Amino acid sequence: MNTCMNEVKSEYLKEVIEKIKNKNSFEPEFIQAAEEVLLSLEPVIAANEEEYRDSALLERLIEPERIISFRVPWVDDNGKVQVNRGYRVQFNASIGPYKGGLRFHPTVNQSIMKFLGFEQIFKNALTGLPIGGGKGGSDFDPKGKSDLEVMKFCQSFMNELQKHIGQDTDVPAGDIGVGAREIGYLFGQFRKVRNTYEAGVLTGKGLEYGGSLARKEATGYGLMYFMREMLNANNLSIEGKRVIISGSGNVAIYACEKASQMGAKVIAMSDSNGCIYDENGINLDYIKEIKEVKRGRIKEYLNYVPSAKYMENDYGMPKIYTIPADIVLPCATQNDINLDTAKYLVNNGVIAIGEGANMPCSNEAVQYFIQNNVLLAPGKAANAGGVATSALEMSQNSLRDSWDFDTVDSRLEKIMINIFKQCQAASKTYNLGINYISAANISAFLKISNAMKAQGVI
Ligand code: NDP
Ligand code: 2IT
Repeated sequence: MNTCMNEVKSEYLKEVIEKIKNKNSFEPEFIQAAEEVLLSLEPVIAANEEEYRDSALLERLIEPERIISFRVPWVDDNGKVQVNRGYRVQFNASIGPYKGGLRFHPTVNQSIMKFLGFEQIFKNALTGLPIGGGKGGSDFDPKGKSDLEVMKFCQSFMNELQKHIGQDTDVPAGDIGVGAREIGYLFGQFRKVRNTYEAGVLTGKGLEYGGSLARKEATGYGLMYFMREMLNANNLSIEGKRVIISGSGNVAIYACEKASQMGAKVIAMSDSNGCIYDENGINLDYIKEIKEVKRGRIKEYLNYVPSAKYMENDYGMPKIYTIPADIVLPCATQNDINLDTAKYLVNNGVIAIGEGANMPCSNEAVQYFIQNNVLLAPGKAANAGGVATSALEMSQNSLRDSWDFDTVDSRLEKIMINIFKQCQAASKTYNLGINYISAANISAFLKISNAMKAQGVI
């Protein structure tokens, strides 16, 4: 297991990592994501170093096929013109059309778009479905905006994005700040500007116009299917475990639902302001009401359950991580868990981490968990259920058909079981033990690199 640069034996790998750092020095999240993957590929690269070097495969893999960045002007409710920046990173289409979500959050920048697009290539390869990797979004902040403002922003964003996407080219979906409401406005504008009903151009659509049953639930449910497989393979089970979930958005809510269905007890959830702690088990109906209907703050849970406790975040570790739990599911954002938080969680007896979010643990935190025998379900594998079900939505759109909930959910479950099996197989071949992160990276890399090699120097 490679934990740091000075343990890397492959000269080619070292050179590529140095190049990434020099060429992208203002993109820390992208460097972090790329370095994590590249370090884990050592056994594969070392076995065939010349071939990889001669074809510059890694240099091609880390350079997006295309980055689109554009101005998004819109008029707010006070008649004032606002300007945001929009992005679409079309990273790698060797396995299928670019596929990946759109994130609307004030922190969005090119580094975050590139890290998400890069991770998406690997995640999508693991699903076994024909989808390449991409990501997009904007530094637009939907919080506190009226529906009308969100609609005007989405329309302006799509006026430009529509030039670059299509059901066989690039298929965006949701991510942080982009849910059914935004996808609806984006789809409406695409349809109007292009004068075509191309349902498969976006996924996460409403059920009335080409959306798939179980897409809303898919990422959270998929995370728990993967978690169950990982625990069972290590002679553990979900039943009766105490679970904490950071975030209270789409992924967090449906991870909570499935965890409870599987017999676990979810005792805490959070948003960016703080967390609620309910020793009797979170009542998810109230969370759905607060977050999906009212777009409110998690603190409002206390209006429904006065006996629960609320802890406001300060500049230190997010307060949710101070609550002892067996299973921790970071489902909010990147780098939520750093090394200090990882040490705190291990000290509190955590047995498993499930990355519902993309890159929620820093690379140091990941290594610390593995060294301390904490089972870690890596995001690229464990949260792939969302995009996998997006691909099932695309299939239904192509067939002009729609499948019932159980059909989609059981395909999702099979896909997640299969992703875990791929991780297990790679772990066995490369002697990685419980390092499922390296296993997932290697397994995805072999598929992507084979597709790239077969298609020549592109
Ligand atoms: P949502 O917008 O529905 O929810 C995001 C949640 O995370 C909110 O509770 C939000 O709190 C919290 N959050 C966001 N940013 C921050 C931050 N900077 N600091 C603290 N809390 C934050 O997004 P999703 O649930 O869709 O996405 C959550 C994660 O899962 C992301 O990492 C995303 O990339 C990943 N993911 C999503 C998939 C999907 O299908 N939606 C698929 C695979 C991965 P607040 O409201 O206070 O901002
Ligand atoms: O990070 C992700 O995988 C997503 N946000 C979902 C992408 C998708 O195309 O459904």
